[in-house]
Amino acid sequence: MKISKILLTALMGIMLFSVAANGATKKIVLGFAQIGAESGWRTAETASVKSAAKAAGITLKFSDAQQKQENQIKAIRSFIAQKVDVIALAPVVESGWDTVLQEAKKAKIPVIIVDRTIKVKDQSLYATFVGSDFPLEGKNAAIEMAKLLNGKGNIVELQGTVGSSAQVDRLKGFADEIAKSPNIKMLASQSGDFTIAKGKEVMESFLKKYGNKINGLYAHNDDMALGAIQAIEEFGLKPGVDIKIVSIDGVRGIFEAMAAGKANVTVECNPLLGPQIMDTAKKLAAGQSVPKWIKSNEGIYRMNTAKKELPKRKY
Ligand code: GZL
Repeated sequence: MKISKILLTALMGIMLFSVAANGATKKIVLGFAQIGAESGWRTAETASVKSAAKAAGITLKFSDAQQKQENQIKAIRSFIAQKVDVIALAPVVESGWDTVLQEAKKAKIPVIIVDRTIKVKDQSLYATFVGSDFPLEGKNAAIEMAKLLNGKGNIVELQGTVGSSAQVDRLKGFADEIAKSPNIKMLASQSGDFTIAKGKEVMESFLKKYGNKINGLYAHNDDMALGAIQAIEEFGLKPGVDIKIVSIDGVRGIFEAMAAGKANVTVECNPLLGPQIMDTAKKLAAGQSVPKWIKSNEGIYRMNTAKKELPKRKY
């Protein structure tokens, strides 16, 4: 008994000495290669990361790639040159990351993939994915659309940025589920690049071609749905009534539209990933292992509860 007590005391002394010797522990430096500022969702994600870094005492090096992959690759190379402790990447598209992530691995800098997933040959090129289940979001959107149309009608689809995992997986998740409603026909499907302006432009072209034959719109994000609502009203139809609208994200604007009866459902995709990213960065910087997928929690919100939910929304 006596010997173990002596050992324990000695161990405590060594630990205390090592902390005292190196004084304040070194601040973690995180390099974040963000996609851009294309949507309300993206802006909320950036704000969450910046505020969470501050709260966690992490030094954040931030880059905005204006939705260009080559700018994100440049940013990652700059973070490697600056010898940051951890890199976070919100990949604008799924592929084309193997080479630059090999360089990060060679530099022994762990990488957190954020909000969208990547396709790489070697899964060891990144430590974890912090984000949502896009196929499930698409599936839930289809279930809601089928309910709104009572299993029958013509729909159009506004896709997200072509080649992004959000676009690929939300498209497939929706298509696989809506196939269970054979009387729901897809008239047209085109990318609106996740923006309000492009969503409006593409919806105008759908309305020009199909007019009041359209009974429902599925948009891969709320911002494109908000653009489409403008186009539907200018065309002379009632959004949310003549054309049922289901989209994804859960941003404030869509809650305001649902409260005004102009949209029907939003499937939440939580952008407030900052705290999870900082917690993961600290673990990786300390050499700890983390799960390969740190999943976001999200819900489904409908027109009938939008007014009540609106004051509670954080983005
Ligand atoms: C989803 C995110 C998507 C949002 C869009 O995680 O990547 O990109 O759904 C955003 O609003 O532009």
